[in-house]
Amino acid sequence: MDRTLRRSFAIPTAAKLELFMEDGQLGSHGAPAHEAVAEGHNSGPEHAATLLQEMEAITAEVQTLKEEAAAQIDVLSMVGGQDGDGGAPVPEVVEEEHSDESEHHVVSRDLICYHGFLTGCVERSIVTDRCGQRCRCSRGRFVQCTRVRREFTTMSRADREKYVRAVRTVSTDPRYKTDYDSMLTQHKTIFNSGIHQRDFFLPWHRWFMLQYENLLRRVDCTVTVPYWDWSVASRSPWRRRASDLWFPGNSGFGGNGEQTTEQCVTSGPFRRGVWNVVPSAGGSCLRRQFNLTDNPPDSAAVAEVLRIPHLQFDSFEIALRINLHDTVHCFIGGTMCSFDSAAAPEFMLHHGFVDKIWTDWQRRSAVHMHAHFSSVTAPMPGTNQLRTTAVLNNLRLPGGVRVQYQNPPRLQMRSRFGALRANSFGQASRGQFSVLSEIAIILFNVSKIEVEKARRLGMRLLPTRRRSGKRNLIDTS
Ligand SMILES: [Cu+2]
Repeated sequence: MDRTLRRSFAIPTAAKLELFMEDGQLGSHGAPAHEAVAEGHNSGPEHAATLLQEMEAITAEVQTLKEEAAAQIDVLSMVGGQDGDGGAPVPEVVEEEHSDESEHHVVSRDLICYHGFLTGCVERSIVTDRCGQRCRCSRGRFVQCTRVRREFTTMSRADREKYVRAVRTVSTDPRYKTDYDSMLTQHKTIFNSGIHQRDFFLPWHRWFMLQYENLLRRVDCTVTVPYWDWSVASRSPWRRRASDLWFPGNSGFGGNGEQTTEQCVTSGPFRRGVWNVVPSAGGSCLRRQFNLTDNPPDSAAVAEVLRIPHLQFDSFEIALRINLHDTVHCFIGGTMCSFDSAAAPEFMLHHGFVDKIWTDWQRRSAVHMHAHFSSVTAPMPGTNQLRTTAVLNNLRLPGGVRVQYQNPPRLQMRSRFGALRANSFGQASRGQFSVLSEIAIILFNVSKIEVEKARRLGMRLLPTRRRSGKRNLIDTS
């Protein structure tokens, strides 16, 4: 059928679809080619063949109409006022794989509207679907829909509250709790089965976050797992202002644990008495023991990790896993610095940032994108035979999911690389921090050889290149 003819109908697509399916043709609007099907006044093998062709044409047409209906449902829901990020301008959009092209976010006001009926979206514009995914408009349809993960402390209060609510729902509501419990328990069960070692660490945790995010989206499809950029907060990581991660209100995660052996968190939505960790983690209070005498790596250190060339993927992986990831786990301490770490709600935000750093590094080129240990061909533990290659590209994840990390607006003007240029090593403006943690080395069972490598790499991340002296490489607290 002629597309322009179909566009002119003053009947919503879903209604047309119904008509089409009831009659086998488009009622009075149907094209002549379909009429023979409805009339059915002939017989014999020749006519049967024609009928078959017609049926195939109709099936294809129904499929097209179904897709259009789905797209229009998205459009209608946006007109209802749903806009995933509150209409704020979004600085960075991944259009194609590896593309650095930037494009501004176009919201629903740019939809074409004829006589009160929505007929599509503006070709090539970027639109937000009913689940807050960022999509491209192509021939009236939403394509390349992508989940956007944001930095928690730069999200709106409402969005932060929504995330906390979703976590509380999956962890307490019987409809989700079984899946939630078994997911987090799995992390503990296979903690020492390779998921924290070089072969599987990055891809396995990317997959794990995806499972968790999929679960949260069963509660509210506009939710994505945020990340916490601890490097920006390096100088004062434990602040509890309204925008901070550790804010004690409903839009935060609460603060430090009590300074007792139990270390129970006593503030915020995950405090003792109102929220418990999964049974496999003891089923009682969430524990934290902030490291109050040292700081997590700063953003110049993260930038230095991002500078590691693709031919040194093994160094990049060690720096990200041991110097950054392992260390921050035990900076937060308590549940996060134990085999039960995944039971801490902040686990996913920490891993969100680790995965963002990997993603930023992968986006440098196609070789970065596919850099991983080629000798690793075994399936990842607990993933139903998924191989590492299945999750290397965040824009091609299992289930057709596309994920992108949005840089916080306030950091937009100084990207990681810009920050590094502005803060050359040795500058007094950088604070003190550690890039290795003795207790994390034990928890994550890091080999002596890797500890040595991480120690050498850690030297490159510190504000000065001095090899000895005041700077603590190891956090011994
Ligand atoms: Cu882990």
